[in-house]
Formats: sequence, structure tokens, C-alpha cells
Amino acid sequence: MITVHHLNNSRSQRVLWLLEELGLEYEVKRYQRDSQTMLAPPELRKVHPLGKSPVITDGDLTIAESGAIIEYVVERYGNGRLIPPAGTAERLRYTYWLHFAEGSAQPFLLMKLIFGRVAKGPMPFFVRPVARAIADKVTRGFIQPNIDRQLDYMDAELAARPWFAGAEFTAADIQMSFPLEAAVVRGGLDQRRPKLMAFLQRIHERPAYLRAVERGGKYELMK
Ligand SMILES: N[C@@H](CCC(=O)N[C@@H](CS)C(=O)NCC(=O)O)C(=O)O
Repeated sequence: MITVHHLNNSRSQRVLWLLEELGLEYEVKRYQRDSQTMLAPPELRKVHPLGKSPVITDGDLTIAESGAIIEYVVERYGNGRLIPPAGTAERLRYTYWLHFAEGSAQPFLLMKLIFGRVAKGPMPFFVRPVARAIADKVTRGFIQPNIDRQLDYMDAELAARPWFAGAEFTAADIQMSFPLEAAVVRGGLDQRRPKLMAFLQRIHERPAYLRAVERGGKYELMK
């Protein structure tokens, strides 16, 4: 049976959701973030050397990296579900969005989180104005414009088709949920991008999504 090593308020929510969509049985082993640093506890490094979440174990296998976990689960247990057929335009879009979520969207959202903390974090009072000025400059000049461009692009893609790969819901939509949820709390995603907001509403109403949140516990992303 699959064990999901689940860190609270993290990307591993997507893995629970995927397993619920496929109706698979699994165990959840919970790990709590440090309340000050928000980092994962050291126990997670006993499961995988990087100590990040998500990570799953399945028999002798230990698999980290959410995209790799999704690919493994869909291939091993999906029986053709949640993935478009090979050789189609849908499959190409599926692969693209599966990679885009962590490869392109998350880096800017993470940078926004970090530079926001640089500006607000504890420091000697005389350093604060300088740290704020640098953080603001990088955020306004580089980070936010990239997030805005990506959000416009994603919104336009969802104006062309209901789900990221095409007419059908796939595991690429699961992978894309996390950057979009993060973009609501810290990237400026709101009703100005109606297709993305409608996407979030649709996924949040899915019974499997709701079951995953129940299994994983409170799910609130960091600002
Ligand atoms: N690209 C990786 C990112 C993994 C990652 O950074 N996970 C975060 C949780 S959302 C984490 O473990 N943070 C705690 C820490 O860095 O200690 C993936 O998609 O699996």
C-alpha cells in the first residue's frame, strides 16, 4: 500500500487528492512544519535525503517530487485514467502543464514569499529601509511582472478549454492546483482572471478534493 508522508499545508495535498480521484487505498503519515521557520521536521529526511514533501513510499520504492509521484501513480495504478492518450495534443498539453507547475510557476511564487519575508523579517532598525527597498525593487521589477504574465497566459489557456489538457479533467489539473492556490494568497490572483478563479472553484467542489482535505487536515497556504 502507498504511504503518503504528508507535511501540513503543503504540496502533498495534491498527492492525497490524486489518490482520492483514483479511489486508491493509502496511508497518511503526518509531519508538522516548525511554527517559526515553517520548515519540515528532520524526520522527513529519514524518508528521503532532501526531507521535502511530498514523498511517498510504495513497497521498496521511495518517490519524491510531486510531478514524479503523479507520473508514477498514474502509470502504475491509473489504468488510463487522468491522462490523455499518447500522441494527442491533449497529452502534449498534459505533459507541459505537469512540468510548468513546478518548473515555471512555483519559482516566482516562492521568490515572492521569500522577498516578502526579507522585507518584514526581524533585523536591526537601520537595515530595515534598505532591505525593504531591495525586496520591493525585486518584487515589483521582476517577480510580480512574471507572475502577472503567467496568470494572464494561464487564464487565456483556460478560456480556450475547460481543463489544462483539454476537455477532460486530468492529473495535470491536480498538479496546477497548488501554484494557483498559492497565487491567490500571494500572487495577486483574483476575479480579474475569471477562468482561473472558476477553475479553482470547480476543483474545490470535487468530492475527491474535499476527501483529501479531510484526510490531510487543515490546508492553508503561506502568504
Ligand atoms: N518541487 C518539489 C518541491 C518540494 C517542496 O519544496 N516542498 C515543500 C512543501 S510545499 C517543503 O517540503 N517545504 C519544507 C521545507 O523546505 O523544509 C515538489 O514538487 O515536490
